Amino acid sequence: MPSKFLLSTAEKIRDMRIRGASKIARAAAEAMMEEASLAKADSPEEFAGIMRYAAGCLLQTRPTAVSLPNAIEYIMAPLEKAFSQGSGVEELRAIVRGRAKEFVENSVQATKKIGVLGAELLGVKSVVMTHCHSTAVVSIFAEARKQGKFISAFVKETRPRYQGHITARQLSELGVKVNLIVDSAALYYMDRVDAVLVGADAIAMDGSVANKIGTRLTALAAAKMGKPVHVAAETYKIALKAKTGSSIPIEMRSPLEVVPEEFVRENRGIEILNPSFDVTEPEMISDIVTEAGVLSPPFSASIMEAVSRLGY
Ligand code: RI2
Repeated sequence: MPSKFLLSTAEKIRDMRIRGASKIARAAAEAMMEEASLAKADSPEEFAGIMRYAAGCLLQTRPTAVSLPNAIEYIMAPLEKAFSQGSGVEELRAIVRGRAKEFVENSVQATKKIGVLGAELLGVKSVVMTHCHSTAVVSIFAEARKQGKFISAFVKETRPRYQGHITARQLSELGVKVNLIVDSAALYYMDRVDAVLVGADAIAMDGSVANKIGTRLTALAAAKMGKPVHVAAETYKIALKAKTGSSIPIEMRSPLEVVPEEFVRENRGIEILNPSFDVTEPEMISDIVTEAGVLSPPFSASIMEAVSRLGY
């Protein structure tokens, strides 16, 4: 039986009390670390079984953010290798704890590095449009402000869960001039921005980017107005098994995120669709800012070069 902490973490990821592709991955790694510490196992088989079950509980929470399975894989692959080589319980426990801690530390450093590399893309005075809430994107704003750049932002509220409100508050606290807008106003204000800056939940090997629903429409508006679209994403958001964006699963969430329960009750004949992500084609993306460098088109080549260099 998994620990209460693991089950609670899985529930918080599923209901989005823990959200954001990086935070989800870090929380999963921390839950695996805690599970390894708590596991009472009389044999390596028993310990490996406990960790496999914990991994399974976490993996089934949210299907789109590939940061989650990548974090689990970062921990479980070395565990399985050591198990197959006959390692004992305490050695396996140390491997899980060590790899989980390493993943979280690497993730924090990667987000900081993205801030430094991404800030270079912003001019001394820049107007940026954002969508949803991305810690990698906020990291870029924070570094640009640290460098004394004058940044203002058109922050899309991002229905149905309004993550844009988090972005608006955080950017305002950084001294960014924030204009909060409804999602439908993206094209209306696009001629006033210098660039669009978004995060990512998964990036296919061809450079297709899965991100919060509405990202693709924002990129389309940017394309119409000739504005660049920058994506800020740690390399653990690269979906190594996804050749193109069509193989990235899109999470469909509850209609109750879109309308109140009485609306559903009073309108049984209406189907309420709530896809939580969409996929933006590589052609609409200017570059992908990662901790391993800024990737430029053709992304199939630059992503392959980066993952090879990183030894993924
Ligand atoms: P960071 C979020 O998804 C948004 O789509 C955001 O752009 C992406 O994760 C990456 O966020 P959700 O968890 O990892 O709000 O950059 O559904 O924080």
